[in-house]
Amino acid sequence: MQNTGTRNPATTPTHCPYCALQCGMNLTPVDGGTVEVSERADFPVNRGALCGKGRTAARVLAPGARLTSPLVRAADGTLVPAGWDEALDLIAQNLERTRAAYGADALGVFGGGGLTNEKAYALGKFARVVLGTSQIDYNGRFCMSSAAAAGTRAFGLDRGLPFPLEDIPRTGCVILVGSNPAETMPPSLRYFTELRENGGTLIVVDPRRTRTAEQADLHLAPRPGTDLALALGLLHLVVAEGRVDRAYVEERTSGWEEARAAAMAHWPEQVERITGVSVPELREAVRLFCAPEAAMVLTARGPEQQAKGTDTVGAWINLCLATGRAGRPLSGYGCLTGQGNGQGGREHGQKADQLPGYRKLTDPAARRHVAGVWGVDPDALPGPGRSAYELLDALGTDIRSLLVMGSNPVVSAPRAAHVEGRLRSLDFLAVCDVVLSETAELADVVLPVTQWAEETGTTTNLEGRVLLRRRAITPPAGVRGDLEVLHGLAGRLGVEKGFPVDPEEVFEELRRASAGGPADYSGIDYRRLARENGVFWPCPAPLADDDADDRTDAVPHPGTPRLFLDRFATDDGRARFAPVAHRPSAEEPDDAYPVLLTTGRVVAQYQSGAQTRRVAELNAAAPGPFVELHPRLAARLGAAEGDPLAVVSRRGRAVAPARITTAIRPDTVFMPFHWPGEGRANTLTNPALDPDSRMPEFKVCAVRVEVARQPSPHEVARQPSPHEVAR
Ligand SMILES: Nc1nc2c(c(=O)[nH]1)N[C@H]1C(S)=C(S)[C@@H](COP(=O)(O)OP(=O)(O)OC[C@H]3O[C@@H](n4cnc5c(=O)[nH]c(N)nc54)[C@H](O)[C@@H]3O)O[C@H]1N2
Ligand SMILES: Nc1nc2c(c(=O)[nH]1)N[C@H]1C(S)=C(S)[C@@H](COP(=O)(O)OP(=O)(O)OC[C@H]3O[C@@H](n4cnc5c(=O)[nH]c(N)nc54)[C@H](O)[C@@H]3O)O[C@H]1N2
Ligand code: SF4
Ligand SMILES: [Mo]
Repeated sequence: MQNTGTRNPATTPTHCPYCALQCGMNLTPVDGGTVEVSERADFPVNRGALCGKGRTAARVLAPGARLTSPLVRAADGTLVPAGWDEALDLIAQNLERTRAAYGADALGVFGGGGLTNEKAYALGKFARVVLGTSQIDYNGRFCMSSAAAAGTRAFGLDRGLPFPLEDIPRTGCVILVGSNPAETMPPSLRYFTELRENGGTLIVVDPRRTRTAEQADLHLAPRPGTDLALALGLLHLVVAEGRVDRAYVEERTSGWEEARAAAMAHWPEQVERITGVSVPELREAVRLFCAPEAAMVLTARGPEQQAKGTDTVGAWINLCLATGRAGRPLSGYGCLTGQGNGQGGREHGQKADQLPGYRKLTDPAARRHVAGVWGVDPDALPGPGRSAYELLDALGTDIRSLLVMGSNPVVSAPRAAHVEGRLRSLDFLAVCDVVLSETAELADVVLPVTQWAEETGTTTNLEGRVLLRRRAITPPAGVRGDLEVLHGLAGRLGVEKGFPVDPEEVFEELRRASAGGPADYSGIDYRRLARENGVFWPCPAPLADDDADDRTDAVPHPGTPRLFLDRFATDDGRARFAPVAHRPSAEEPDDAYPVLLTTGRVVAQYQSGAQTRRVAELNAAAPGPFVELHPRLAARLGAAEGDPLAVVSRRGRAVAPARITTAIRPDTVFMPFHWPGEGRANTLTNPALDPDSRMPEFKVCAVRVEVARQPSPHEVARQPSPHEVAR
């Protein structure tokens, strides 16, 4: 499927449907209503390279893999095909009924970071304006919310990477904390390879010796959940060794004395005991990080998906600030965001506390501005709602009806058996999806929606680069876009205007709603995105743009690839240190649950697997769940390679085959979370929440591991819905 010759006129340049790298790809229509994916070398982020998921993304367009008709729950409990009018009427009637009986806040909306900016914007507006509910949140809460909270606290603004990926090879040292790009963003690995080719060094912090860690000059393997202590230990040594950049701290930061005192209370020997990383390794990390002129710290889900994720990221930011490595060329802290629109999806209002443009729902000026764009009374806008896990936990009690768009929480939410039970206890569940996900299987109404190759819209990649995805083929009859769904429901619920189905029209409104906000998109339009390989926000519209004639003359804003070079986005322009101290995980091992469980990803499956488990090539590469464990732990358990292992936590029990490797710490087991059923990792995970970001502790909980004897039926993790599906 590699593109060789000149471009076929039928070929459309666009971007991958999956992760936040948003690799460029070309799509050419082929027989059978699908497309062929080929290399698109002109997009700088991936320069043509794609991972296996991107290369095979078109498989999910095939009729056998996807939904092609709305489904409604019949009297016998099965899901049966229905017409669009019937399905939309049913949803509208049920939402109306719930609202009449229990009030607007009994309506819940759950969105996704894979939705385009237009969809995320329209979904937030739909919840607040049409439903009048405060109860909306999305799966991004499970993703980068701790980094977002810490970034906002320190810099006054959260954009995952404050610089383009192209800066990485030119810096002196990168510390990658709990990030495994070799599996989660393979085409990005070249930035780290080039860094090392240029004489820079790579430090990887991960309890497992991942494929990424194998590339590193130094691999630190802390106990899961101890990154906060690790970062404090490094800062302690920076101070002790006289490596603080005093002039920078003085000129560009505030709060140093408190942060310094907190770090000095964490002695290297004590940090070694907490983390399992030796003092010489700590010293080596400090030496590598401080030696060059410029350096970066990049975090991903490892340190972030903890009940202290915000403080943990704060501690790594402190390290950058103390050494003068933020807001300077080729230096800085960044978070490697995850989902296709993980960045844009967190900016335009599907988050519980947020209005478009990364504005705050509690800010009166923001409410006035956005209400003005929406043509509603600011006082009519609800206040902030519950965070994702809290919202799911309230299903069937405070929240009686739910609309899900772009998430599969039956597989991906923490304490998933409980969440599945809450979903089953709803009065009414509607799910919009491209496939019959495990969550859609529980729904009363399922709406089949168009996919990336069939629709136009914008995403914002992990660099803050706003991109245009273009429609390359006509969707099958029977399938409609998410914007059409919201338009159809709004009309049925009495709101005739304000929910256009044309994505460009939605984007034009988003521009106005975001104008003047932290994530300002007002200077970006579709024509510009079609010409340029993306535009970095903030990108305000040129001044005096009320008049269309002026606008054509005005010089467009170039966008902002690099943030904070002159000042940080705080009121006083200074970055703020966070005075953080280490604390244990919400659940530490004990006699009953002596082993640590951490969870994450494998290269060939994406997220809940709803899409990638429908692709034969990917299933061949990653056929099912497994439990990764060290030979010493395996020997203690009497487990051999491939033996079924039961992993039991306070929340439930999962069974998956043993994969024995010296690449993991002996006190820790790892499970990927891509599968439902018996091997569902999230049956085990702990929904303890970070107090600031409300992020659940996906990356650490206490478990017991044993070779699985025949389990009694009630012990087995709940299988996916037994509902038979007639299609
Ligand atoms: N193949 C694939 N690629 C993906 C995705 C996918 O599902 N599959 N999802 C996309 C999304 S939404 C996201 S968010 C990104 C996630 O991208 P990553 O953050 O790279 O992925 P994870 O595997 O969740 O976690 C990264 C590493 O954290 C380590 N880790 C576990 N516990 C700890 C800890 O306590 N401390 C530290 N320092 N490290 C720890 C794990 O061993 C793992 O190697 O990937 C994106 N890309
Ligand atoms: N144990 C554990 N659990 C985790 C994590 C972990 O590391 N460990 N990581 C967490 C993270 S970082 C994330 S991001 C979440 C992700 O978890 P989920 O939210 O479950 O992510 P997906 O599987 O991508 O679900 C997206 C769903 O929306 C559908 N979909 C895709 N595009 C569209 C669209 O345009 N419109 C509509 N309507 N539907 C669409 C897909 O088919 C799929 O069913 O999982 C979290 N869960
Ligand atoms: S790395 Fe991410 S964006 Fe690139 S092809 Fe793979 S899944 Fe798609
Ligand atoms: Mo994510």
